Amino acid sequence: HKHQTRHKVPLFMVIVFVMLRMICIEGNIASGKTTCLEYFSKTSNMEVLAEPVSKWRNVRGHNPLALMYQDPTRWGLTMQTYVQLTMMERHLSAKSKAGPVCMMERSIFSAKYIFVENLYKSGKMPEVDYVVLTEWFDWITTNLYMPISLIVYLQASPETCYERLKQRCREEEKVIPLDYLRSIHQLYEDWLINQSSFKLPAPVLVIPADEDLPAMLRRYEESRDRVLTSGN
Ligand code: DCP
Repeated sequence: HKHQTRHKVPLFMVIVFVMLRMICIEGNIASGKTTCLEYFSKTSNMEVLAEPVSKWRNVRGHNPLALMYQDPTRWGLTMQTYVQLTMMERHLSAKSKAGPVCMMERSIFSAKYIFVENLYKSGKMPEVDYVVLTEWFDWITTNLYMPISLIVYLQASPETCYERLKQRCREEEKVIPLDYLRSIHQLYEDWLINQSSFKLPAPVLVIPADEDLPAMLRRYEESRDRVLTSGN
């Protein structure tokens, strides 16, 4: 069994996934991921997996996103456990959608390496919560096969994101200070650009994302072929 992989995954699942390209759009809060996804869903023949944030704002009538912003120490684990579940579902649902190219917003990796990490590092998440989430994450990523072909990183300054955040006025996010966006930005830079924190699950394509909407749409147009073909 010298070719055995680290993943305990049946061979037929591997074969199904080899046919599929999964592209994850990454970036800070309000960096423009949704616009990017919309652009590609309209201009290319691809499956775009629906935005999970609506689930995080309403799970059977509860709003874990709002709770986490109100009291991160109490509710951070609740929100991030649910994010991890919805992300896992998303990665796995790709195979049944049968399209040759699939795009999703964020990934189970950024949920852990950016958001959980940020809660823990800023002292807002108790160590036991962090450890339990880590055990779940390690189990999921070892035992389930969730390959990514390419990470598209929308690289926007925290100041740009802060302006966009204020403009869109999502109720839950009114409490987010600029410093929070700065921490998220730094974690993203260390992961995807400096490559000094966590292992990359796929190659990274960087798209600068500080410009206004028409300019961004032009950039997506220019990067289209690379997005659709580069990576694994
Ligand atoms: N969030 C979180 N933990 C995660 C993922 C997201 O706390 N693991 C929060 C951050 C935002 C909200 O969920 O308050 C939605 O985040 P996204 O950045 O994924 O979605 P946006 O709508 O902000 O993306 P964009 O504006 O780039 O389209």
